[in-house]
Amino acid sequence: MTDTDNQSSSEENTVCVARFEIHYRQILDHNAVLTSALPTFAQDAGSLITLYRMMVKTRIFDSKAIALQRTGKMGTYASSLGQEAVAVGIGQAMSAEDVLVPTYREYGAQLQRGVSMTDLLLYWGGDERGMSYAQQPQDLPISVPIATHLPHAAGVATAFKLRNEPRVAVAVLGDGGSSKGDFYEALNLAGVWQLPMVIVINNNQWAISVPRKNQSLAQTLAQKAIAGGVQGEQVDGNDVIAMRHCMSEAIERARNGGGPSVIEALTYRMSDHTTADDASRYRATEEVQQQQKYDPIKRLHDYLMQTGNWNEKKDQALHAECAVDVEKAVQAYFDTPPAPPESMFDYLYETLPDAYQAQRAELIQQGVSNKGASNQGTGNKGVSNDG
Ligand SMILES: Cc1ncc(C[n+]2csc(CCOP(=O)(O)OP(=O)(O)O)c2C)c(N)n1
Ligand SMILES: [Mg+2]
Repeated sequence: MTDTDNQSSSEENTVCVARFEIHYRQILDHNAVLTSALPTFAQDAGSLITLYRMMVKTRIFDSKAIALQRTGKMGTYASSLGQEAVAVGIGQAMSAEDVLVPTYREYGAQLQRGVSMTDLLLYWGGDERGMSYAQQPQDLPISVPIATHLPHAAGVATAFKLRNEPRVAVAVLGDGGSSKGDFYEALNLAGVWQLPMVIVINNNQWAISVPRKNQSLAQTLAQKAIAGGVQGEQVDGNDVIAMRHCMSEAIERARNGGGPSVIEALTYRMSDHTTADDASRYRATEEVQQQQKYDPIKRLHDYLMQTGNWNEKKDQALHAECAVDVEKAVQAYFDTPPAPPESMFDYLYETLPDAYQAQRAELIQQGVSNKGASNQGTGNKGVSNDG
């Protein structure tokens, strides 16, 4: 290359070939003031009350699950405290025939879809039967491996497309998960094959101890959609009305052949990462206290009160009703006999490979099956087992 070449390239004019914008949506701000017009569904107070009820139920379930873990009656648990609006908005926007491909904080969506609280407790108690969802068998199990479920969701959406079924796969992952290759691979496929798929990035600002600012230099996580030729938008994930609204739009667009979307839901992980974590070691209490002002449940509560659609008596009754439901679920969890140890082989493969068949048989032969199982098969529930 000569000096002249260098000069000509530095003087070269460039032409803008593409320009993109990412929009942020909010309908109800943290002071419970409307910042946009209410979407049609939200003009019916009954729909708002349903959203509120689901968020309260999810939170009461969540605090009970933590108590079970703390008292040695359940294994490690990932809390959804403060993030209820994300999951509840997703759950309300989905149709029964759609498929949820969740990570481990979407209880609010799972409960609305018919997954029982007992199922969830069994799962966190170490019993894989909790993920076979008697009432919602087509939804995928919780994915603890980060983002590995995104290609699965693309597979589900591909099946819908090939079969010409008007169904949508909704995959949820975290801000940390959106740094992973499997997220980008699924996104790329969703775009190029125009799959009926919605990807929700639950941006709770932390990936265990890694804060959002150290996760990605991208200004928004929603803009990652652009790389895949997919629509992307940001939403206030503590505003359940906005969450439900933009999920409905994205899901119906996907269902009607309008292609996939990425929704970045801005929320905050109010709890430790899991019960095995102590977040006070890496984040400031002041930050958590500040975030409490944006609590999604308080926001809708205040709005319903202001508009005369709710009162303290109803609120107390709702809390009492949820507490009873949760206690019943806990009792059913305690009453479920432990799974035999060999069941650990039963949920990974349609047909168990030979090597595992041999191991399974060996386990049964060693006499550590059903009767001698102790409580290990289902975590330490404290259930008595006469074996
Ligand atoms: C493939 C894989 N790598 C690493 C981990 C360990 N791990 C568990 S949670 C987590 C962080 C996830 O953060 P984020 O995606 O933001 O989800 P959040 O927990 O905040 O909901 C990591 C790295 C894992 N579970 N799976
Ligand atoms: Mg996160």
